[in-house]
Amino acid sequence: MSKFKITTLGQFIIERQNEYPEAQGAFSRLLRDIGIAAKVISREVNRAGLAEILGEAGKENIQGEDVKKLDIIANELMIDCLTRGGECCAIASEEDDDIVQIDSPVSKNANYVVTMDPLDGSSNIDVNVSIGTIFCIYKRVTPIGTPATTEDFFQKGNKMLAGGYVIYGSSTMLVYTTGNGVNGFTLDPSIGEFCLSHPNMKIPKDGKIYSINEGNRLEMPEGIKDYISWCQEADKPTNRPYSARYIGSMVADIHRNLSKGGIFIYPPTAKVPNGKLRLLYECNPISFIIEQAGGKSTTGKERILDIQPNDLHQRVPIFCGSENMVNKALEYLNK
Ligand code: P6P
Repeated sequence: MSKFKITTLGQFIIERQNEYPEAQGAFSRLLRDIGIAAKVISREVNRAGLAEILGEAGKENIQGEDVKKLDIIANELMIDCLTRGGECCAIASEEDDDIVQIDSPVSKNANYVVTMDPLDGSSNIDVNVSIGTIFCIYKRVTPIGTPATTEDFFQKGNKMLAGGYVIYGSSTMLVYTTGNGVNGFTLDPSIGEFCLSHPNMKIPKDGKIYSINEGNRLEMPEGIKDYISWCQEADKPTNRPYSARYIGSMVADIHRNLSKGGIFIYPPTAKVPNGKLRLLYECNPISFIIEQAGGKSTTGKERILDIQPNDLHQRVPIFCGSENMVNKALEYLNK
């Protein structure tokens, strides 16, 4: 066998298709469609500075065309790919207040729905910091061929068929799980394929990185303030003081912690008493990945994946990452 053997995302999905025997390829095609959208978004993200598609929506570029912000472009690209892919009947997107019904002839009888944040961390786009796409796939629970309803989207995260993210960083990577471990694929632009580069990703049980926006410290629960102080105390046996790393792009912070170990916290604050991050298309998919990689993800009171959603855009606090670090943070939170 060639030592240069690559496994593309498409080949990997087909090889793993037996995980969903009832899918007869539909599920595989849906993952493929998300991969296609990610490649196009990656191209747009990487040329944004050149094509004057940065900046505020509504302005005109030198060609006199309306400038759309990259997150709007990403949303349109994802919806277009899923509409033409034929496997998704509706989408809940961070960019749309209501459910996006896909009633194209090929898709209206589709079996799956998708939740997504098409381009998370968009405030970082203009300063060339890593950003990401986050997605979940669920099997619809309402009758096929009828418009999807919130019932299809208010499924608990533990019912998710797949959760994943794409990080547009020094390279573009797609990381996803279907409940049988986490695998990472790096985009090779020379062949336009996502290639398996990080098989069976596991998050270390411990780490030395804590990610939290300390600018909000004074508004945080006392227990979290005490936990941050604990992270900063010198203690050789427990590898402290930890390093503070906060990119302000959830996907980038999570991907680093998944790779090296660490904890990501967006706690309740006075400004956002339920936390800032959204359950359906940020916390649920990220939590599925982190748990599948051997980590832990909770609101501080309950497992994120067990929450019964009641709003498309509801926010929850999140403590997510290396199991032992999350447990230590919970000790302080619940003191
Ligand atoms: P703050 C980006 O806007 C985002 O939704 C996440 O990607 C990120 O983790 C968080 O918000 C950053 O929020 O309040 O720290 O700027």
